[in-house]
Amino acid sequence: MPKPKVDYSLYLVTDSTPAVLKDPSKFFEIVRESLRGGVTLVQLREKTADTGEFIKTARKLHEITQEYNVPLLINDRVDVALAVGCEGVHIGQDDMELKTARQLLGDDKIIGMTVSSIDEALKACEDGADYLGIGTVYATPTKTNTKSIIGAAGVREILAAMDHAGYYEKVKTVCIGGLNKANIPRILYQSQHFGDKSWTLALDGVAVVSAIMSADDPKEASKELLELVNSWPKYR
Ligand code: TZP
Ligand code: MG
Repeated sequence: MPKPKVDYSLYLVTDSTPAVLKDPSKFFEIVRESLRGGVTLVQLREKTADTGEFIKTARKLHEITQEYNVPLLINDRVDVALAVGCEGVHIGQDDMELKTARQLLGDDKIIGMTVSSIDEALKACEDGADYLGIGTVYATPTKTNTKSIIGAAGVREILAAMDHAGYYEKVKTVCIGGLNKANIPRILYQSQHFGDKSWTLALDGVAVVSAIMSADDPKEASKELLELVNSWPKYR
């Protein structure tokens, strides 16, 4: 099966901890609503579940994402992705090496990696990442153990370095961290503009956790976020 073509525009990263998800019984319903609202990619991010529970949740979630033809990626756990047969994984700097994950998953699966510096970004590109999750853009209560808050300037620098090294066309990019409807237009703008200079480089999308998982109406929230992203001129 060839690697699915991925639309990175609005990427939902799940979180089932009480700080983000008020009512845990609503987990699947919230993801379904977000898909109905237009989420284009989903990552299951479970930091506390044991392996059996993680696989069960992933199987059920995959059934739902498949109904909407949206790829499901698994955070950290290549074994869970393989067990479930979903579309790929998202790994961080402290997880399995990207090259090893690629060996285990093969070329047809999607592999994304979190990066917060130019060096990390170029290494991930070199090692065969399909996309980079660039961040943490803004400080967020959802993830407090973040190495660095890089802001719009950090995102711009990474995009520019990827372009310089010849990876910009090949490796897709989203940014993550503290993003919501109020600041998404700003980060999309600022990652393309600096002073009176504008770049022909653009992110492929944005990734959010709480802006959807904690929303009163996740479908409406997703719709609104997708409209914001889609209203942004893309130069790719
Ligand atoms: N990686 C960097 S920040 C973050 C992750 C998983 C959490 C983002 O959560 P939110 O609620 O969208 O700020
Ligand atoms: Mg990780």
